[in-house]
Parts: sequence; C-alpha cells; structure tokens
Amino acid sequence: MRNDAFPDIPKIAFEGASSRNPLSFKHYDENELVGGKSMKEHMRFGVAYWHAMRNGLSDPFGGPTAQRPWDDGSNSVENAQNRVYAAFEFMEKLGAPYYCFHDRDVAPECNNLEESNAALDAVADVLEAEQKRSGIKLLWGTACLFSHERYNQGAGTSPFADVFAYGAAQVKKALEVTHRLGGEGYTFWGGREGYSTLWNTDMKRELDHLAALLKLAIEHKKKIGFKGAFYIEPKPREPSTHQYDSDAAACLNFLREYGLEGELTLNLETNHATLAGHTMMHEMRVARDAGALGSIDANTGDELIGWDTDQFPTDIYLTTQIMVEVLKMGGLTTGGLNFDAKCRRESFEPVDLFHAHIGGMDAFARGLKIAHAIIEDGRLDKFVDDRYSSFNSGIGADIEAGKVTMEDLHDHTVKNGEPTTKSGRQEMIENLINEFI
Ligand code: XLS
Ligand code: NI
Ligand code: NI
Repeated sequence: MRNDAFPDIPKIAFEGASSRNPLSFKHYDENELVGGKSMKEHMRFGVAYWHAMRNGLSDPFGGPTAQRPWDDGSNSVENAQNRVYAAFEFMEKLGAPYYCFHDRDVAPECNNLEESNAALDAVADVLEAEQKRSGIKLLWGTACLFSHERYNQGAGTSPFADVFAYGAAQVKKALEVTHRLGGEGYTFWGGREGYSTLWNTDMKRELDHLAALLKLAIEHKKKIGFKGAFYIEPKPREPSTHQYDSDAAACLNFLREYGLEGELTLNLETNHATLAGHTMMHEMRVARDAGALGSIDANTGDELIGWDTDQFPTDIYLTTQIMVEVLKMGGLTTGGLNFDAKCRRESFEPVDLFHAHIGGMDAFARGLKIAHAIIEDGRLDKFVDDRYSSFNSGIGADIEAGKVTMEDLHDHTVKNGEPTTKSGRQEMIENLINEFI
C-alpha cells in the first residue's frame, strides 16, 4: 500500500440523491439491499486495468493526453509494479470489488517469452499482495493476443503455426497467473481472429485452429485445476473487417459446431453489440435463452461515431435493460459488470477516472432498482405471458409438445377458419417502462 497516486481524493462515499458532491455516489450504496441482495453482490463491478491504468487516451487523430503521475512511462517491471499500487489505491477509494486484466496490461512484453513470463510473475507478486491487503478480487484475466506485431494476422487464426504456438504459450501463462490470483474467470476475446479479405483466407482452417486453441486451453485449465469460468467475447469487426466471434448467436453457433458448449459462456460488451447492429438487450437475450450469459463488459458507444468508443455507460434506459436481463437469469454468478470503458481524450486528469466510474456505478444502481421494480410490479411479465397463452392449451399446447402433424394443422385450420390476433401494444409497454424510469 502506498496511497500517494490520488492524494486529494478521499474514499468515495454514498451521499444520496440530494448530494451535490461530484465525488460521491448518489445511487450506488453497496450495502443497500434490492430484492434481498446487496447492490455490491448484484453488480459485481470490475475495473478494466487496460483502460483505467494503461490507456493514454489517444484516438485515430492524436496521441495520448492522459496524465498519470505515478507512471514513469518506461517499460520496466518496477514501473509496472508501481502501477499496481496506484490501481489498487484507485479501486479501493472507488469501492470496486473486482478488476480484470490482460497479461500485457499489468506486465511488460520483454525480449522473449521466458523474460515476459518472469516479468508477469514479478508483477503478479504485487497483485497478489495488494489483493490480499485490500480484499479486491480478480474477476477475470486474459492474454493480449492482438497488440504485438507478431499477431498482425491473428493469433489462434494466424496462418503461421509458430504464431499460433506463441499465442497458445501466452494463454497458458495467463491462465496460470489468473489461477494463482484466484480469478473467477478467464476471457477469450479474439482481437484479430478474423480476416481483412477473404481472397487470402482459408476460413474453415482458421476456425478449426481457433477451436483447437480453445480446446487446448480447456485441457490446460483442467490440468492446473482452475475452476473459474471461461468466456468468449463477441465483437463483429474492428480492426478486422470480420471477426469470427461476431455476435452472441455466431459465438454460440461456433461453440456448438466444435462441441464446446458448456465449456464457455459469453462475455457481452454493449459497444460490440452496437457494432454488430444489435441492441445489448438482444445480445443478452440470445445468451440468456441459451443459458450462456456469463459476464458483461459494461460500456457504451456513440451513436454518431462508428467505432468502439468504449464510453462509460450513463444511459438509465440501457442500464435498466441490462439489469432486467441479469435479474431474469437469476443474477450474475462468476461474472460481473466490468467497465471496459475509457475517459474521453479531453478528460485527461486522474480525477476523471473517478468521475467516469462513479457515473457508471450510479447509472447501474438506478438500472438495478428500476429493473427490480418492473419485475416486482409484474404487469410486463403478465402481458408477455398472456401474449403467448394460446400455446398453453388446445392446439397450441399440442404444437409445443410436438404432438401434431401437418394434417392435424390443416384440419384445425379448416375447422377454425381465419385466426384472430391481438395488439402487441408496443407503445403501451414503452409507457409502462417509463413509469419506472
Ligand atoms: C476490445 C475488447 C477487449 C476485451 C478484452 O474491444 O473489448 O477489451 O474485453 O480483451
Ligand atoms: Ni471488452
Ligand atoms: Ni470493446
């Protein structure tokens, strides 16, 4: 513990909706019970190390702006270790119970794999000690298989076997470190696992290789006794033109095709849903219906900018939709709400990290309460149940039970004549939701 990275910032307290202190929670009271469970347990907030500690806030038109006085800008192990103290001071003052990292966020890439692994171990020593001291836990770890130039054409789907091997070796180490740090999960996000053009791509072979990498990781997970969850994180494109894990449905199909269902669930990110042309609610529903909603990268995109802007979520409508899906799946278990989000380039001071995370946590606190109220109220669920009630008996029940033939349906229709339908009442339902917001 050093406690010198954010000298002017006290522990962020819950002060309630009437507070005018920007460095306080207005809605997130970690101990408040919602439906018998504390907000802290419902949301399981995580800080993304790569954004909070490593993102210089550059954009496609300009370099980094972030002021991070505790960071000397060097690639040394010592600097990486110093960063850990700043990270834990930040997370403790914020009251975030979890964090997530890539191997290369926390420790430098060195001259070769063995040196990089040794650097990772040296930083993990400090991470482990700080976790123990603060009680902050690792939500998930991962390996960065997309930044280094060797991964310019992917890792698991690289056309080069030696690159595949390097990526696998990195996953092996990242898994072991995640296990050592008591991580509750491990995420696979295929940063460059896709293609830039199909003209030079053997898609079938690349997908076979991606599945092979996952199978090897599952094998290794069992070998080392890692009990955490495995997640796969969909994203449709960027930097590639097409990524194989393009959306929730594509990921589920991939897992089924290679017999991996049950081994991995999904880590869904709001901004990736947007890039896929879906709402986050859609992605969550697809995953939840498949029993595969694992964890969430809580961020949002900009409607006016077409890339992964990774902004902090502040839209109450969005957080409500997310929390409705979370509550309906019975709550998060191993997963959490990981703020895979960065400050805007113009928000370059250390204190902006606090404003950003406080806003996200407050927005989710409100989303949780609203979602809980909507579900408790019951009118929405009743409407949806009623809407499908013709399948509860008679011909509908027979259809669902698989008891009918085409002849039966023909005879039914001849006897029944023209069917009647009822209004879907979209506007009424939207008004009902707004009663709670
Ligand atoms: C990038 C991804 C990445 C993953 C972790 O767009 O969201 O941050 O969450 O590798
Ligand atoms: Ni993400
Ligand atoms: Ni992203």
